[in-house]
Amino acid sequence: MKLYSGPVSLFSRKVEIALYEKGLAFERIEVVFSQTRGYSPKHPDVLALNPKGQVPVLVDGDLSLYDSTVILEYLEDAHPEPALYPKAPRERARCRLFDLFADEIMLAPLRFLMHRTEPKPEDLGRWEAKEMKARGAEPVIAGHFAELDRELHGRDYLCGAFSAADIAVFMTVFWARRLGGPSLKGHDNLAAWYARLSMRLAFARIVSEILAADAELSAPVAGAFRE
Ligand SMILES: N[C@@H](CCC(=O)N[C@@H](CS)C(=O)NCC(=O)O)C(=O)O
Repeated sequence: MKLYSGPVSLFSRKVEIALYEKGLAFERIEVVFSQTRGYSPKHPDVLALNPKGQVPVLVDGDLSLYDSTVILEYLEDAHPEPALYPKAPRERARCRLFDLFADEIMLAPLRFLMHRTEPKPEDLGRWEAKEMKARGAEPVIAGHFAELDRELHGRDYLCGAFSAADIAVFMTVFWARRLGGPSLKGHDNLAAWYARLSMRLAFARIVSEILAADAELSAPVAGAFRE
């Protein structure tokens, strides 16, 4: 299998964790990314294989897939063990809903923090206007943390056993922390879950690769990974 991936692409890295958790070999093809030009110029294969022109793209023989969620579901169907989704329909649906919650609901306020890894523009006023919006988004992110903390009460993982839900939600919580978002303080269940996942080899590997990529590509973020 081949995976087109970005060095600091949340969705590509989500797929990489799933591939490592399933013990599947893959060739990683890194696309161009910079904090000033984003993904431009786009990789020609990505443009040919994904009408959205986005990473991740997975190629498995003559099958090519885009969208991290579709890719995770394919990996589960093609390589059922170790399982990343519960078998029972209700739990499986809950697991998918967490994935959607992470990728769409949690990501919405996170987008307002994304300028923080970019170099500051000459016109500081523009940056400060973005910061105002980021500060407005932080309580929404804190609210999501509180909601997840309640979900994790009395549980080690979001959907019974470790699952794709944990991968997707971990990535957005990690992204919020990387971008100087709210602390996990006071959310003991969420903090314990985050620490539990951080110890898994696949997660530790991807976190350290993203941090290494940030050291090379991104502006330092004040308050990143605040306690
Ligand atoms: N829903 C898609 C989102 C993919 C996505 O937003 N990819 C970003 C990188 S994390 C990208 O390629 N952005 C470039 C663009 O949108 O032009 C997924 O889950 O894979």
